[in-house]
Amino acid sequence: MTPNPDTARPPGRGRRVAAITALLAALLPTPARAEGLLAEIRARGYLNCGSSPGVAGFGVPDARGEWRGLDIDFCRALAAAIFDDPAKVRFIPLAAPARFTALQSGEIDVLARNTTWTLARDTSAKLNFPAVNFYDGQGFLVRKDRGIAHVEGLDRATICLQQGTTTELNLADWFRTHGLTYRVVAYATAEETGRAYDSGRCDAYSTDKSSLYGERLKMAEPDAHVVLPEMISKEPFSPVVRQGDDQWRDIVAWTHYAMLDAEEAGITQGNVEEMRAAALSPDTRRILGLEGRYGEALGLTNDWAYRIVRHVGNYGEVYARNLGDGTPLKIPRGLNALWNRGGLQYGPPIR
Ligand SMILES: N[C@@H](CCC(=O)N[C@@H](CS)C(=O)NCC(=O)O)C(=O)O
Repeated sequence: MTPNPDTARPPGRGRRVAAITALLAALLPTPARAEGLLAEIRARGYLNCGSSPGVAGFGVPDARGEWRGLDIDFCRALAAAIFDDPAKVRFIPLAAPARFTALQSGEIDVLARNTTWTLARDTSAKLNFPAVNFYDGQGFLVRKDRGIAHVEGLDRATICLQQGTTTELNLADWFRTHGLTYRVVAYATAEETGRAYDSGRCDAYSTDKSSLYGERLKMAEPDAHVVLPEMISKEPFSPVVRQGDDQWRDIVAWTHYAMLDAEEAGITQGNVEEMRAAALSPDTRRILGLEGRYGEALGLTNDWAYRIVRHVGNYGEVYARNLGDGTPLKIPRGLNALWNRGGLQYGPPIR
């Protein structure tokens, strides 16, 4: 008979192993409980969402002080799924260099702030990037009268950008690869960067292309500036969570996917009640919680996705409201179209 490896030890060794295991368990931080952060958020009564201090279309307070943007709506969707109330969220505006420490220290539950998913952030910073809610790339804003039509025209240029971002690193790579030279002037906030560029301090303003649409509109004469066509990097934006709480990570990922799946199924804020009453296709029935116990599997209620669509809308609606043709930004869907419409946004099946 083959000895069982767990029991075939001399008795003394078994006790020593048990003692060491107990000691280690006492010294090491307790692993996150299955319902760690979700239970904490429920008990607190609202979500703490790290947002941008002011990027049009992604996160910015409007004239009445009401937060607006794609990332803002993402946090409202989380609040809708958890509390059936999109208002149960507190927004904490964070400058680029401060955003990760705010998450690591527990000041916020989730960071939703045009933040690029990179390997270093995912590993060394002990974070997780559950789902890409916007695919972007780095671009350049220049004055039209400079006659620069492409990035190559920026040889020997002075470029304004923001500290603590991927922008700084991509720029160094791109200019080195192309054998061109440049000078950087870096600022702590978008506000300062934009002002410096507008005052003529730099030949170009570089950041995520999606941010440049809004930044151009803040210039004294928006029409005197143009966003160059190129993108010199990949900037996949994702909400960010701490490592160690798989349930919370799943909730954040599936909140985005529910909005994509709702769009794909044609479920909108306007027709969700009707769709629920008629509930024709099995897909629609599962998304809206009429079939299966998918919400409970996440630690939520089975109508979690219905709550999201009812209070906030599907991804296409959120996109249109914050970035689309009806807004001053008019950012084409491009890579952010659904996968079956030529884009990269793809919600895994709710089943
Ligand atoms: N996606 C890049 C850049 C993100 C970033 O912080 N962009 C700046 C430039 S638009 C910003 O959002 N600033 C907001 C502010 O300072 O108000 C990253 O994750 O590093």
